[in-house]
Amino acid sequence: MATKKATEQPLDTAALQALDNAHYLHPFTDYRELHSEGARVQARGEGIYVWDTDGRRIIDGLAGLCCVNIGYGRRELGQAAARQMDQLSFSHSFFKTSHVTAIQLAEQLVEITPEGLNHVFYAASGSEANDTCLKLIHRYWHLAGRPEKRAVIALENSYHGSTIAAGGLSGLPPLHESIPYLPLSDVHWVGSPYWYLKGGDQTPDDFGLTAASWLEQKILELGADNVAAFFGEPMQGAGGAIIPPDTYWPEIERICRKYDVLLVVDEVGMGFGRTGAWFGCETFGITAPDLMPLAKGVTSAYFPLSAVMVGDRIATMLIDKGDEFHHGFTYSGHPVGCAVALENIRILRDEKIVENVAELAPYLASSLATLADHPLVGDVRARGYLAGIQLVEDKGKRGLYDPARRVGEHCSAEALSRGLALRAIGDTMALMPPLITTAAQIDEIVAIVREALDATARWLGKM
Ligand code: PXG
Repeated sequence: MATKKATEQPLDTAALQALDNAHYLHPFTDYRELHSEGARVQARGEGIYVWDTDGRRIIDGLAGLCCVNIGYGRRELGQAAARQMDQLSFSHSFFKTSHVTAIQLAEQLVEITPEGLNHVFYAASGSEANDTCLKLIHRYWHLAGRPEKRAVIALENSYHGSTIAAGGLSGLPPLHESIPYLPLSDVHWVGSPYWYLKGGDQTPDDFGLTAASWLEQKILELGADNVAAFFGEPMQGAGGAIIPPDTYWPEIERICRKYDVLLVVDEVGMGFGRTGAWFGCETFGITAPDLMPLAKGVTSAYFPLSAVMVGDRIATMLIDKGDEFHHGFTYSGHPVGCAVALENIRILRDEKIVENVAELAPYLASSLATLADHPLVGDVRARGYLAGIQLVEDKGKRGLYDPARRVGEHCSAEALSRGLALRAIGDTMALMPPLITTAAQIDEIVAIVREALDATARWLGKM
């Protein structure tokens, strides 16, 4: 019997939602809630806006998932993909094979990333890039004759992906739930540089040094001879829009060097302009990461592609010692992804999109700062085009709401009903708009956030 396919349906939201419920298991979704509410079905995107199947325009304050850096609807990327598909739709890069576009992109990535990162290992997602980092780290120490260096330290609230290894590395306990072999025995976490909740009465700069000292304490506790690497995001996006004080990263880098611990800076979310520089390393004064995973913004998410930038120390070891590296993916260095990345980088560069973030970030920060005296708002933090508005029950004591009340989720629903998609991470309202967002669009975003806060305050009986 012929069954109807989604593509044969007109854009009938109810019918699409029914089919969605019937067949589609979504990532990071409460299925029971989804099935009772129905999905918001997106149909089209242009600039910073997406339209749902009811024709409603929504400002995408999340840039997809912190990935659509140049905004939606850029035809040049589709054209670059089509040209590549015509020319060479696929090439693997296993077994001493390569292809033109991957080579050209490798050269570009080496040029735009910090000095000392002269090699690239490709994959297709951020999770795969972080899994690759783990393999590179363990292979490096094995080849260096120091296999006992195997402990890996990451941050609480960190998100490095959701495969077993990348999820196992992430410092978000729900990712480990119900997986019998998580957490992984060699992964350890230290507190994140979350000044608002952990800084007490320290200044942010003093607290940055305190938070970095937690890494040193952990290295000493485990024994420096046993510690392989430290993983951190320049700013923690998915973990709550946590922006470290300026003192934090230089001290982390110093500690890693002192104890010969490899430094992995996960730029999957922040790379390609989010911080107001091409990479978070530049913004936060990180001079020489050993590994730098990239994804998302490398193609502005027009095609799945990720890359690990590999520092000279690790690359030289792999090359000089020889022997096969038993790792890689069919889609490592997919030609279409590489072609799209090259065009995306050209657009970022020619249209000075990173410069746009650097220029307007202070305006975003000062506009959002006007929300700080709202009765629900405890903290407003922003850097580049990442911002967090933290809702609290008790402003004086920085006291959080009972998570069961789902205050943040209520607020994000209020924003969505007014045409702005943002994300509640607990009770932090996270904003990470496309990097092309203009000053006028910032005004529009901030106005909606204020209305959503007011509506939430009324719901809570606080206004
Ligand atoms: N590292 C970082 C720093 C990320 O932000 C990943 C790795 C994993 O990438 P893949 O491509 O495997 O998903 C991410 C992904 C959010 C959100 O709500 C962010 C991510 C994923 C899902 C939601 O901000 N970041």
